[in-house]
Amino acid sequence: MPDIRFIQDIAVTTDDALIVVDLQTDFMPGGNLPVSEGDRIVRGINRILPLFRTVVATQDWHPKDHRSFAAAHPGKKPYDLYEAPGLGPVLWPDHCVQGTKGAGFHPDFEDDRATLILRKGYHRDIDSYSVLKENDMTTETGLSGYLKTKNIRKVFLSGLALDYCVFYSAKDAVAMGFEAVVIYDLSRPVASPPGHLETSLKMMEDIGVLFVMSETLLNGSP
Ligand code: VGL
Ligand code: ZN
Repeated sequence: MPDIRFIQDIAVTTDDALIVVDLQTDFMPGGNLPVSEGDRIVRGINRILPLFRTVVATQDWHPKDHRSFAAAHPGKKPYDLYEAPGLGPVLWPDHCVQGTKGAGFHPDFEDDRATLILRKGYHRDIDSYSVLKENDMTTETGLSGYLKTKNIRKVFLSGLALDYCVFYSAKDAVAMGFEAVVIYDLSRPVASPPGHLETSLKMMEDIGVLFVMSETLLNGSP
């Protein structure tokens, strides 16, 4: 486990929101863009849902010819390095295509408890790792407005993947004036390209993102 400091003195309040990032079939083992142990966090996420009054569940939601797919670039393979405005640092296998089974939530995820389901990544030429802003770093998803309307100041993040959608969401949350807390044991990384996970963890620590284990939240401390 990397050298992360986990906070102990934290309790969920009614002004906090839980964001469940991309808990979708394609990101599970056996899916099109599998995240190792992605299925192992589903029960733990279900267990913390009742702690929150506001729960946002997001879905990566791509058109079938999305430019983040290696198949859209002749000669390229999934996970090849690729940088272009709004895309990269790698190309992906086709995943989370709108309306497909792989784009659906993991069947065990209790999505009935979500107060908002937010979709992102539907613009063909721009990816959206963050649930707040697309990768052009300008276009907002609308989630910030939703959270601010509900007077939410602190967001807890869980889901997939730790070094992509969770990381960029936490980064944007801080930049947009929220406190961001990553529930570390309820997230898993893609870990590609090499070094990306380590860089993203370090950057989150540097900008003040907090890390917590779900046990701490369930134990109702402090
Ligand atoms: C994600 C890669 C491509 C994620 C989405 O949800 O972290 N990763 N699209
Ligand atoms: Zn995607």
